[in-house]
Amino acid sequence: MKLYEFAPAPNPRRVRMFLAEKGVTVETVQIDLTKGEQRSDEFRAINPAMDVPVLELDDGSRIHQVDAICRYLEESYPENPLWGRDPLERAAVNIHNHQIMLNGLMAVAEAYRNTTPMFVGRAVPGPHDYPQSPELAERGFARVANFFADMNQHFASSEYVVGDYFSIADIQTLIVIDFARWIKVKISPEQTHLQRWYDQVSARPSASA
Ligand SMILES: N[C@@H](CCC(=O)N[C@@H](CS)C(=O)NCC(=O)O)C(=O)O
Repeated sequence: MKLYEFAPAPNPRRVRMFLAEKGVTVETVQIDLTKGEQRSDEFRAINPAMDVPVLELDDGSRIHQVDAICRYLEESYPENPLWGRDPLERAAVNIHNHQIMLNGLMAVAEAYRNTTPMFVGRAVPGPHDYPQSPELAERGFARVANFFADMNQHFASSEYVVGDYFSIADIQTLIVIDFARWIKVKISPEQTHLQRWYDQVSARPSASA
């Protein structure tokens, strides 16, 4: 297997951490987003959505979208399940993972892409160009603040996102918290529950994958 990715970017890190938790190593190919390599004809032929990560299988099949890649990996490497151990737990992981993507990852992306000069005229990744919007940036920052506050409250009574079970939803949350540094948002000193969870999860060896 081969992973097309860009090491500094948050979405590929979600897959790298998932792979590390599974103990699976793959060849990686760097697509430099700062140079616009994702928009080249060559990469567009690999992924028409023009984003990373993309997992290429040994038979040449390709999977893009982080959740689709991680689902594939979960089914291919079922040991140490990260999407839930039974139907109800899988439902809980899905609920949280989706909400964290919408309310966390997308919120940081909204603030970041609408304020960063590199994304002038490209506020949304992919083949279509959209202008930046100061209103969306402002809304993004407000949503990120709420996300941090909500997660702090959540971790007051839960070891991980889903009870005492470490899952892909924790991977996603860690990536959101670290991505938020790019917009200069950090865990505040009074968010002690979120900090406790963050210290615990970022100490896992997979966090540095
Ligand atoms: N929904 C996609 C999002 C992937 C995505 O947005 N990747 C970013 C890097 S973190 C990207 O490739 N951006 C390309 C660009 O900005 O043009 C997924 O889950 O895989």
